[in-house]
Amino acid sequence: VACGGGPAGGPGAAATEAPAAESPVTEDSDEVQLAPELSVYNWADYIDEQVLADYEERYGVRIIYDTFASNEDLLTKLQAGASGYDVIFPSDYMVVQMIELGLLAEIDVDSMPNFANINEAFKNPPYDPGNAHCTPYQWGMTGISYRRGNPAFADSPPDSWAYLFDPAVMEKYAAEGINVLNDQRELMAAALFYLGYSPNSTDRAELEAARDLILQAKPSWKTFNSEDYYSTLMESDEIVLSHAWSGDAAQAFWNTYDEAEGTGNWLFSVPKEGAVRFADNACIPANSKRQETARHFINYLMEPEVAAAITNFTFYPSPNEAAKEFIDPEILNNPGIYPPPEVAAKLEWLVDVGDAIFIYDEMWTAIKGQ
Ligand code: N2P
Repeated sequence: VACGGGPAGGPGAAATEAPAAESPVTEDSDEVQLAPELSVYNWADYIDEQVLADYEERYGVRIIYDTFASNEDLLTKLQAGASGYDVIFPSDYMVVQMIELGLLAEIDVDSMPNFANINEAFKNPPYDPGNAHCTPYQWGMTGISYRRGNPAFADSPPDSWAYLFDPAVMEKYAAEGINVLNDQRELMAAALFYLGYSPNSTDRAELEAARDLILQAKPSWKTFNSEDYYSTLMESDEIVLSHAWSGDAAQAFWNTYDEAEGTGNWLFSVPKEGAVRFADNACIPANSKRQETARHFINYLMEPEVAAAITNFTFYPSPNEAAKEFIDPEILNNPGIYPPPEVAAKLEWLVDVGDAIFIYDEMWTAIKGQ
């Protein structure tokens, strides 16, 4: 039914760079013959590099690691059909789009012993029944990060999307810099929440209203960045407020932490109108030539110490129950990372919007083009 913009590269699409393939697994061996290399494509700053180095050392597999800035970037790369990627990390709604386009291989979680470490609440998600294609990797929420100490936020934290969309509100700090995520579903969702609509609206009039809201706010924004905004814009004080993913904001907090003051420079708020909750997943492209090695790597990512190391580095919550005992208590108890019930109640998932994705694409073109 739904389709993410144009024909798929599809399962049959050939990889241009012929990656070293796996040796065939022999029937009488329960040892997987690992490929010499594995190509992993993840969100920016979304893993502890030591985790990659440890895997390389333990198993003699060289990891080729690359990053993307949004689900749509990832989809575009995959649809080009020539990526050669073996492990990718799409979010919930994008898993649905990719399954429908035939872009994902089946993964067989029964063959992954560490899948048992995943919390029941994260198994069998609506976007991938039975975890037929993916295992949950990390999750988080999308809100607003703001510079502590700026007078514009002295009386109250930015507790509304008005801080991103109302020019009269932004007037107080726009000159000091505002960034929004360069991500079409995320930015449209923020505008839709502010207008009181569903973040998954498929109604053309509502989507046009969101586009218009964004276009009238756009002159107040300095940048569209979802890739390195926390390091290049926030931590370096190039801006004072950003549409932000929770773990990225937490990284900016800890990277600017001042022992004497007992706090970092960047705080995080979840707007009262509602905000996005997401889960990112480890999946294998259908055209991967190294699917057994990819399964082996995904199983490794679910080892308790490995999952904990990733969360301890990225500040995104882990769906891995067995990892909890290895996660820093400061992270587990941080409401900006693991939302308390009253915050969780405001969060909504993005879902696949079917053919309305073409309206989103049209709105996004207008937003980025003007
Ligand atoms: C990490 C990006 C978080 C993933 N820099 C958002 N789905």
